[in-house]
Amino acid sequence: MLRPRLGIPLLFFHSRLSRFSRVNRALQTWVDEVASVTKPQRVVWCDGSDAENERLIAQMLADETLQKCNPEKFPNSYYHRSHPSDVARTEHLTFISTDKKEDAGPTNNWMSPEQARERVWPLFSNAMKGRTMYVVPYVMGPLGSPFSKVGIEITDSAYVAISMRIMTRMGKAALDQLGDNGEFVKGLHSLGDLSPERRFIVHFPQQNEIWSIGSGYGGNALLGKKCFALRIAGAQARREGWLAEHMLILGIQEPSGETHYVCAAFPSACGKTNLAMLVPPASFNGYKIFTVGDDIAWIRFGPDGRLWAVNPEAGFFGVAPGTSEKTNPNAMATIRKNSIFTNTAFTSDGCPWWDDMGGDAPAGVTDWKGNKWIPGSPEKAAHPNSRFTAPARQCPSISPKFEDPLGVPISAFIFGARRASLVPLVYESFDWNHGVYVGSSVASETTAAATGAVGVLRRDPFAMLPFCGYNMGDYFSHWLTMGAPGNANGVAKKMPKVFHVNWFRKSAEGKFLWPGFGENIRVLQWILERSRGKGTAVESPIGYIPAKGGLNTAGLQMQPNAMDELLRIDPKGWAAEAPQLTDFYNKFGDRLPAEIRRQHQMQMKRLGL
Ligand code: TSX
Ligand code: MN
Repeated sequence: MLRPRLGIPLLFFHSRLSRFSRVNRALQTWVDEVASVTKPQRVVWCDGSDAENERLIAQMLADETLQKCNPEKFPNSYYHRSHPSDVARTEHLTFISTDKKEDAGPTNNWMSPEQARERVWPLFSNAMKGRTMYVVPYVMGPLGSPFSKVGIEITDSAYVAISMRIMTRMGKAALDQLGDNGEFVKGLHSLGDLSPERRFIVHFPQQNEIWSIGSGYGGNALLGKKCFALRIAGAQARREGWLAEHMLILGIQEPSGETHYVCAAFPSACGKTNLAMLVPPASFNGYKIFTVGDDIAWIRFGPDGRLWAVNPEAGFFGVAPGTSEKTNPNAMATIRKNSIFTNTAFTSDGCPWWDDMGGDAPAGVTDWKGNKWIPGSPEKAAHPNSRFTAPARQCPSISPKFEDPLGVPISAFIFGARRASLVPLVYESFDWNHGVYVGSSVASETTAAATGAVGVLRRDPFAMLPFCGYNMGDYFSHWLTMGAPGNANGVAKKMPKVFHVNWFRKSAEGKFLWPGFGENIRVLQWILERSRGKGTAVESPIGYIPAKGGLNTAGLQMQPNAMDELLRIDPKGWAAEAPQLTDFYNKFGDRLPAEIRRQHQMQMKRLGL
C-alpha cells in the first residue's frame, strides 16, 4: 500500500449513488479514503448523462471557467482558458514510481515510492477543501470489448469531468462494465494551487495507479489518455503480452471495396491527426480513408494469429493551430459541434480561432491569455499547443469499425519523422527485428511549436519517449518478443510489415520535395502492395526502397528529379549519423536487447562502416 491510511474513517463522507445497481467494494473504499484526505465539500459520482453534463456546464459558465460558443456556428461548444503557466504536458514533472530505479529506465524521471509518499501525497491533504470531488468512471476501448479496461478518475475539476465524457466512454456504462469485483486503474487528480512548484504527475505501474496534482492541462489532467492508455497500459501490455502504442489507426478502402488497416507512430509536429483523417485527391477516386484513431492504439493477437487494434479513446484532443480546411477538412467538420476549445483565440462573435485557420483574421479577437489581439501582431493569438476536444463519432471519415469490440486487423506498422535531409520518403524494413530497430531509431527535427530550438534532431523511439511507463530497453525487448516466431492463440503468428516514412525531405534550395497531405495516399498504396507481397522495391543498406516507377506518381506535378531525390540513399550521410545512435543505445546499458545492438551493427556494416 502506498497510501498512508487514516486511522479514523470519516463516515459522513461516505457517499454512494443508490441509482447504480452495483457498487464495487474496492472503489467505494478508495473513494472514501481519498475524500477523507482531500476533504471536499461534496462528492459527486458522474453518471455521464446529458442532464449531468448540462449541470456541470451551467456551473462552469457561472464561474467563468467556460464561455459559450456561438450557438449557430458552434452549437453546444465551449471555450476555456487554462492558467497561462499550465498549457502543456510537463515532462520534467512527470515521474514513474517503481521500487527500483532501473525499472523506470534512463529515459524517464524516477521517484521512489517513499519520495512519492513524502513529497507528493501531502499535497493532496485538504486539496479539495470547499470544492466538489467528482468520481469519474470510464472505459478505455469499445464497451464490452476484450481489449477494454476500466479507469476511475477522482478529480476536483469539472472541466476534466466534461472532457472525459468526450474522450472516453464515461459514466454509468463504465460502472456496469466494472461490476462488483472488476479491476480498475486508479487516477487521482487535483488542481491543487496550480503552482508549477507543486505540480507532479506520478505513475505507479506496479499498482495501476496515477497521482496528478497542480495542473488542469489535458495531457496532465485527463488521466485516461497519456497516463493510463500509454504509460500504465504499456506496463500492463508488457505483462499480458500485447501492445499499447502512440499510434494512429486508419483504414484504406481500395477500389475493389476491400479495406486494409495500418497503425502509424509519429513524433509531435508530423501531422498525425491529419494523416488519420486524410482525404485522397480527386485522381484517387475509388479510394477512401477511414479514421479509427488519431493518437493511441491497443493491439493484440487475434484468433487468426494477426495483430488487431482498437482505439481506446472516444474523442480527439488535437492541436488546433495548423488545422484548416486545406490541411484537415475532416477535423474542421468534426469540431463544428459538441466540442471544447482550450487556449485558442476567441472571436467577438463567440467562435474559436487560430492564426492559420484560413481566411482573414476577424476583427475583435481575444487571444489565449484573454487580451485584445491586434491582427498582424507578432504575438500568436492562439497558444501553439491550444486544443480542440471533440467526439470521434462526429468525424466524417470515422470508420464503421470504430466501435467494433474486436478492433481491426493490422496490415502494416508505419514509423515516421520530420527530417529535412537523409531519410527517404518511404522504406520497408528487411524483417520484423529490423523493423523494431527502425522503430527504436526514430528521430525527428524540432519545430517552433515545441519549445526550444528549431531543427534539432531529437531521438524519439516509437514516438514513445515521453509515454513509455517502464524501462525503454525492456520495451524494445517486448516488441522483439511480440514478433518472435511461434504461435499466438494456437496459430502461427502473422506479423505486419514495418515501414518508415518522411513527408518532410527538402531540396538543396530548402523546398519540400513531397506535396504531402492527400497525396500521401500514394505512399500508403505502395505500403499496402508491399504488405501483400506485391509492389516493386530495390534493396538499399537501410531497407527496401520503391523501385523506379514503383510509387504511383500519375498526375503529380513535380520537379524532374524530385522523386529520385526523395528516394535517394546517401550511405555516407547515414554512416555519419550512426555514432549518435550508438550513444543513444549506450544509455540503456545491459537493458538494451542484444538483438538491437546486432541490428545496429549489421546496418553499420551495410553502410560500409
Ligand atoms: O500534416 C502534414 N502532413 C500529413 C498529412 C496527411 N503536414 C503538416 C505538418 C504540421 C503538423 C505536412 N507538412 C505534410 C504532410 O504530409 N507535408 C508538409 C510539408 C509541406 C508543407 C506545405 C506544402 C507541401 C508540403 N505546400 C505546397 O506544396 C503548396
Ligand atoms: Mn500524442
